[in-house]
Amino acid sequence: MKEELVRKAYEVAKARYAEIGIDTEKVLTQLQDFHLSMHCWQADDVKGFEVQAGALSGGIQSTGNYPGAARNIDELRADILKAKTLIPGTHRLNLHEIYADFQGKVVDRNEVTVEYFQSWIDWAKENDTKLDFNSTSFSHPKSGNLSLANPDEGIRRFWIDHTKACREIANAIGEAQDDACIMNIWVHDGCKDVSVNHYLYRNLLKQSLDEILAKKQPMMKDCIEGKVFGIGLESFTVGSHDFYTAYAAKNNVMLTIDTGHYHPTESPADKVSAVLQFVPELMLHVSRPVRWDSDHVTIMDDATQELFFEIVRAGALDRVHYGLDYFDGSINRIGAYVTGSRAAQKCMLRAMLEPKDMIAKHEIAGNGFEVLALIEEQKAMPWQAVYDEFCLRNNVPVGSDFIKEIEDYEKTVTMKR
Ligand code: RNT
Ligand code: ZN
Repeated sequence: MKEELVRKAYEVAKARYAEIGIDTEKVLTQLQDFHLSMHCWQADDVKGFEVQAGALSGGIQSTGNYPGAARNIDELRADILKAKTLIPGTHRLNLHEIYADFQGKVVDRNEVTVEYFQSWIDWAKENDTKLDFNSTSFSHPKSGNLSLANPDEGIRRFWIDHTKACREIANAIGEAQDDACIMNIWVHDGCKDVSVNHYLYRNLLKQSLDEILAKKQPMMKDCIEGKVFGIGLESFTVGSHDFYTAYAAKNNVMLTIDTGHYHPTESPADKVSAVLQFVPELMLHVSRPVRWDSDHVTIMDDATQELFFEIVRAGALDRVHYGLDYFDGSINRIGAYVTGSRAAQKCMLRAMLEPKDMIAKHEIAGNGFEVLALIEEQKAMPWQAVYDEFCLRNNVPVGSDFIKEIEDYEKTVTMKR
């Protein structure tokens, strides 16, 4: 019954979109090729599996104490696989270094090697999933306020070695999966209060990055992520947006845009067409800031929708990689994965369904009213019917049917933890 309704609605939507020159079949194929990089850290509130793990530190925080967080690698893998059955399409998994398979050993950050990721590589292969990677500067006795920008040569060296080791791992993962592994570098470095050594810190960060990135690693891609501020480091951020944008442009490195990392009225979407003139590719960290960089679950809000519109309008689909980055510990975590991933996908679908060429012609001809009206009309076009059809074709629950499945998993699995 439901299937029949979905099919009928899709046929109507298809005809409506054809009227404005959009081939929904083509769009469905395009959407199949849109891969999110799911962040492993939503499943356990960014704890990871280090034997010696301490509390989450380094400018970020996960709030909420909803029961059922993954406590070990098996639980985390099970949760990710469950989430994947409820998200249409094929998606990547984004690992942080602290999610290695340490097998009970204390392995410090500068000692980590690909052997601790072999079981991830095998798991990924078995589950038809490509991996991405992140170095981890937070939640460590040497994290402090400064890592790669630390004037203490010993501490700075430790984090340089860690980040170099991570690039080796990312490259080995890339080789194993025969597809470049994208490695993000985000460090929390900053100052809580007024400070005077800003030039020094940024110069040290530049020197560290120069050394870290010097070695060519053909099967991985580096990206660098700035932000406005971290918790406890409110007054100064070494890796500001100016710093990383300039660094990425000068060194031809991919830039990461985390949608929670800007001033509240600043538009991350507006960065796309600006920075893509100068950097090769972009990595996204799709998140949702509420009053601050709170990392709420992604939804179809205006900021997210606009971001995906800007990517498609720029013709940059193949120059952008789509990571998610939120960690809400106050709700069912698998529900958070599924809701956020589907929301990002829907934003992308809406962007792909926009009759951009038609609107662009009006804009060039100076037809302001037509541009405004056409953009406005798109908001109520039957894109949801196209998304439902996409779910159907991918054998995942249509509409809110996934809620029940997550509730069942909660009853039988996560609540028993
Ligand atoms: C922190 C950055 C960073 C982290 C992850 C866990 O503000 O957004 O990307 O969220 O690395
Ligand atoms: Zn991020």
